[in-house]
Amino acid sequence: MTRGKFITLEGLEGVGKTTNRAFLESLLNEAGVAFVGTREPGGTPLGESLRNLVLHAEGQMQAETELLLMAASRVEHVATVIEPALQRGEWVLCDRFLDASVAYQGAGRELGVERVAQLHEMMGVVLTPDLTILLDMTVEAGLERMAERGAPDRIERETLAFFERARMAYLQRATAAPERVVVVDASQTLVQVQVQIQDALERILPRSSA
Ligand code: T5A
Repeated sequence: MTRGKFITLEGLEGVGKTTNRAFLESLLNEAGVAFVGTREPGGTPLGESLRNLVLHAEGQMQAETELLLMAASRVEHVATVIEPALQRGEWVLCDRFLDASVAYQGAGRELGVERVAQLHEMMGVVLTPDLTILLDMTVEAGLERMAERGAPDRIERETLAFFERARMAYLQRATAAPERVVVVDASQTLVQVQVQIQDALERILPRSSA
């Protein structure tokens, strides 16, 4: 059985991950690729409970606690959803993964990108995506797109400086792994964004399905 491919979508708030996850799903369906669509934090019943806790807890939360909750959700997700699907030969399309913890907790919360990576290694989360699409645009523009939404969650209420640090960490991850991470300028029209996403996907689609 050929192992499936693992695709992740990353970027700050409002850059269009949810919108483009649906687009990628339609491309995979057209290509006849069996896949699992999922998200983090979340993706399992326990992970969704942890998501609710980490995004909507009242009062203060230590940065380390936030990281551990994100990581706990990821351990469950990898072990019970992502890895089994890849081993069945299915592809996995995930809205956010480890890069998000590096960006938000490692850089945004200033816990250190190395510490975040080490924690995941310690827990056996060593999975690297085959393709990561990083939707990038200014923090202000992303938050503006989010403005029409309801009340912001705990992380969405963070400062511009927090999101700037997270954005820089994402871009550094992309520079360090250009074979994995495709950076797409998310400030373009949706059509322009999706042309680039389609190009990136075609690089890893099996030739007969492309
Ligand atoms: N988190 C997560 C961590 O801190 N650490 C971690 O390890 C992980 C995994 C999760 C939160 O948790 C944090 C990060 C987050 O704060 P989430 O729901 O996954 O939350 O993340 P959000 O970024 O909040 O996701 P959203 O769904 O709210 O934003 P999206 O998905 O990026 O944006 P989307 O697709 O909803 O689009 C926003 C609006 O823009 C429009 C859309 O129609 C929509 O109205 N739009 C465009 N408009 C014009 N041009 C385009 N090109 C457009 N693309 C989209």
